[in-house]
Amino acid sequence: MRGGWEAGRTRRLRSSTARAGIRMAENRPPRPQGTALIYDKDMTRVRLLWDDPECGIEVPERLTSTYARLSHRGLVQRCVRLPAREATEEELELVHSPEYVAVVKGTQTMSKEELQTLAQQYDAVYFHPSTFPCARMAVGATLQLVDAVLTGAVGNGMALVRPPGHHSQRDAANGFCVFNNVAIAAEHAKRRHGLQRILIVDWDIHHGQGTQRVFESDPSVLYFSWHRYEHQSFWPRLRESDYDAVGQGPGRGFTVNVPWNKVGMRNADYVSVFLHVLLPLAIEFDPELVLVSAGFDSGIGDPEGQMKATPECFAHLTLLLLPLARGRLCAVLEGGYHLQSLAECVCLTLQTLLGDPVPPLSGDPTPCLSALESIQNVRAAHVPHWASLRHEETGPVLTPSTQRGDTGASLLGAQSLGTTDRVGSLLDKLLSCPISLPYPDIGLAVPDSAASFNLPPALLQEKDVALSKEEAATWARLDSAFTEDQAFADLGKLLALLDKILTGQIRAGIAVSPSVSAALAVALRRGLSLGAQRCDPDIGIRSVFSRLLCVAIGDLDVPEDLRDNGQILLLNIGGKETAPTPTCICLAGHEATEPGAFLLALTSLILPVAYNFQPELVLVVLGPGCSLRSLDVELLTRLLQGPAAGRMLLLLQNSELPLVEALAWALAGRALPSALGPFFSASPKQALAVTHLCRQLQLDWPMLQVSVT
Ligand code: X5A
Ligand code: ZN
Repeated sequence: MRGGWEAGRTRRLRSSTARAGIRMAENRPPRPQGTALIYDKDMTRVRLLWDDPECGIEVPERLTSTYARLSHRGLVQRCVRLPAREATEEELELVHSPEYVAVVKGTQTMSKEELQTLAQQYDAVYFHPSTFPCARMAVGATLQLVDAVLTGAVGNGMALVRPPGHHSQRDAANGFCVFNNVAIAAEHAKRRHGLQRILIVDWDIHHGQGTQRVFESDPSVLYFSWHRYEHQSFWPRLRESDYDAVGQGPGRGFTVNVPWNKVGMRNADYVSVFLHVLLPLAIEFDPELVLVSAGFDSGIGDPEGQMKATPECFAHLTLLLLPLARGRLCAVLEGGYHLQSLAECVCLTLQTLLGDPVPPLSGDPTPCLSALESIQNVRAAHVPHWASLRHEETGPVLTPSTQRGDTGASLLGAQSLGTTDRVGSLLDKLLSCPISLPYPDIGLAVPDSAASFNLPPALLQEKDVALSKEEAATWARLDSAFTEDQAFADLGKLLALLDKILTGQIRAGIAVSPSVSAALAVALRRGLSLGAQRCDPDIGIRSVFSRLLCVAIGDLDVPEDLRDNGQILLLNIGGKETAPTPTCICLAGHEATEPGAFLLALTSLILPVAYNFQPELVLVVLGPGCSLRSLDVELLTRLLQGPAAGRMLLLLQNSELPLVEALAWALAGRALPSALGPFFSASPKQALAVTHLCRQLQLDWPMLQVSVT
């Protein structure tokens, strides 16, 4: 190992528990951090008292086995435990009618036969003498979480509750749901905390028609749901779950439905919908709070969903939402009926809320044709309502609704679901190999003057180590134009830092070099050479390191030998024009880094290509002429932590302290310090440039696709 290194403020700590302790005890994060977890075993009291195969899957073990796994992983211990409480009747009546509340209240003293008779009045519901207190506690737990996040006591959090809520309506229980936990929480956030924009993301595999109905005319709540639909043949089989249900009256455009018309959807399908549908709208909406109706029946192995998204997919979905609302995200359990899969998916979600790097996303990064049809349809349905989609040119594939024309999608559509056995053994394999995450440390290779500021704990600072002449020749191919001592010192530090990242000693870092083009060349050459021999038993995912993504912002010269090298994917935003090739992609011109154009490029080009490439390391370079706002760079940093499991090197031209500080915190998993708004849309010229480029590239990078045509 070249160069010396020293522990920064704290010694490197590999134990996640110890690290969390330090993070909370030490240091002064500028904003409240911490992840709340709410769970109370009183919510395990409801259970089905009679025989009913449809309701029989909603069992108390859903909570107990999930909690046991969280505890076993050491995640419970890292969270801020908050007590649950029973919601008041007044709170229930934020959404439900007093008559309906009285009906549920009456179940406490009913006999089994009476409970059963009442249940028959609703679709897929059972009652138990504990239903009323449990359902009140599910609402109360959700409100406790929202209050803790909105008062700043914690940064984000999760509530493990039963019964679930999103099917429940003003006057009706439905689909195992009694009171609508998330809808009540959204109303509460509006009325008691004065919020004006709330995003509800419903990733449960069923349509939360209850939540949709509560907010269908309300523009202050953006409701997004994806759901198994199969052209209206899947429960609850509603016309209003299709993509053309977009809300009513003033709420038009604030209901977003993505129907899954085939089973077997995979990670690439889920991430594509987030990148191409949810994120553009959510960034434009700029919510003050994100509520997740976190059902995990959309995960692999679930008997209801029959989908194939693996547990780590939920880490990525969470990561993609965390830049919104300054990270104020509350995840509230809905469905999830495969006990192992449910528990694992919850672990991955909670880890991400805690700021841990996400594991790599497995599987073929190609969305299936049926998913693309849905993406195309829902985008077309929302073009009139969202400026962020306005450049969209394609219309819907199908006329609205239930038309069963499959437009040939079945041939290439989602893989047919294998036998139950095959899915089961895939799941067993996934669950038997515990996901080990890269070490959490962040490194800095910056001038010493930048070292003493408000930086995250568990941080390493590289000492000065000048680059030797031989190293300069090998890695920088420096000539006489490049002789400044300081530059040699910067490159020496950069190499020392990069080597630690490549050998798995630290996960991510920031390097500053005034000659950023030279630094980039050094990093790429070194990455290629050292990467090829990297072998990291602790990570154990890949022993050969062969894909390096470089996102370069501004004017940067990349030497010829590093262009169109099969192992490097170069994405240059805001630089000089070059003819695009599949591995050297250029969105030229200074205007490409203006806020509106950049956000469009981020969701429609940079992230899809990055997820598609599945890099082992991401290099982000801010060069001359980069006019991104600090917030945009933080957003880019946070989001690019998805594709390479958090392995990232940021290369900056100058060491403006606030930027170094902000980016160090972003690498360490902290939420963005301010809201994203106000929203700027891209100029028509820029929008055209981005869409044109995406269309040119989508054969090589299928994650860019937003239509089947
Ligand atoms: C919360 C939830 C599902 C109801 C399915 C009824 N409900 N067949 O996942
Ligand atoms: Zn569900």
